[in-house]
Amino acid sequence: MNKILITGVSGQDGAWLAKKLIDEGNEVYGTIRRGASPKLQRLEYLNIIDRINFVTCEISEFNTVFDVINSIKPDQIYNMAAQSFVAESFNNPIMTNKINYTGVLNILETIRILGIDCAVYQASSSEMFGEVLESPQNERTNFNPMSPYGVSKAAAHYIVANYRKAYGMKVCSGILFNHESELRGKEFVTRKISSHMAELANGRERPIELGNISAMRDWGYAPEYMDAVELILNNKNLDDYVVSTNTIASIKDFFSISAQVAGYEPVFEGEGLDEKCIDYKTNKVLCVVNKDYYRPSSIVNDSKGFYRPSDVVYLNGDNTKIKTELGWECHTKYDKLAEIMTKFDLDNYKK
Ligand code: F7E
Repeated sequence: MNKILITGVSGQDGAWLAKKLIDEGNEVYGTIRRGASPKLQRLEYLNIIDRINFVTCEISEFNTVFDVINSIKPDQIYNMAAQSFVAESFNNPIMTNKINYTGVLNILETIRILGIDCAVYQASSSEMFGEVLESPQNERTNFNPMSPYGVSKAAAHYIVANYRKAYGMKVCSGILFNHESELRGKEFVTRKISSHMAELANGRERPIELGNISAMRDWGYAPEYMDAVELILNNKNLDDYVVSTNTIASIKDFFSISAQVAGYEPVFEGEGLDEKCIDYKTNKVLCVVNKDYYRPSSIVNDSKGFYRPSDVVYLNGDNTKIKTELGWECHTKYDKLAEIMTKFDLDNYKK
């Protein structure tokens, strides 16, 4: 049995990971933020609230991180705490950097100073690849981030590698491509679609408003990605790994499957800001484009109103290394994922 600290335990990844580690018999500690009333609904859903030792910690403040790690002296830390909403990082870049970069640096410095034997996993992100320099992206692909979020995660990734080299510390990163589930926040596009689709199927008239629906992502299933995360940290030779499905789809593809699961026959028509999706059978408008949901953008063609957002438009991971070295397998690709999430939201709506 290991003593394990998960920062950001109440988020999607923290919750799935905590469930897994608790079921395996580990003693799990989870950080929650000071003051803010903790959002524990995911832990409640997974039925693990009573099995987690909660500690208050402000990840961006060195003193609280130091006190927490010093009092628990964990064998392992999974740093899942993050300001993880890319769009929000444009509004709050300083806060994003404090949580995403200073946070992991606080953990690394604490372990270095205390000199304890503690392995650390850092949640790196495919968003670091940004405007991609090669495809598919693997562990050797250079970063080219397009958002304050991507920059903060790239800085965090580099400092983790630096502490591994400079001090021989047991630290590693998983570069996770988008991963979703029924526990995903509704601000992210997949859950926004599945939850609104359940409302449409139950009488909502107003169509779903989306931003850049042509963007492509490599979407996997979060619980399977937590299997990968555990493998990465428990590997003898700590190293960095890409975790992805090797399959890409557009927001429109994900939307179409979700709409079909909800009983519609979706057809996209128009282009740019005028693009929309209608149900072939009833002509009901299911989705329209609203430029407010684009990432910061500049108009490149006034006459047609086309936008060029500061958005990552194409991410496609190469998971060869984790498959061959650690034996990880991904089973759920975007189509199955859209089905799982939409069925969950349809059921939820009825309840
Ligand atoms: O956007 C487009 C949007 O917010 C996906 C985080 O977990 O994965 C996630 O970041 C795409 C983007 O996720 C809407 O412009 C269109 O191109 O679901 P998202 P993300 O930005 O990819 C990475 C790997 C992380 O590490 C992050 O923490 O969808 N999109 N219309 C929209 N996105 C949102 N949110 N809402 C829309 O209405």
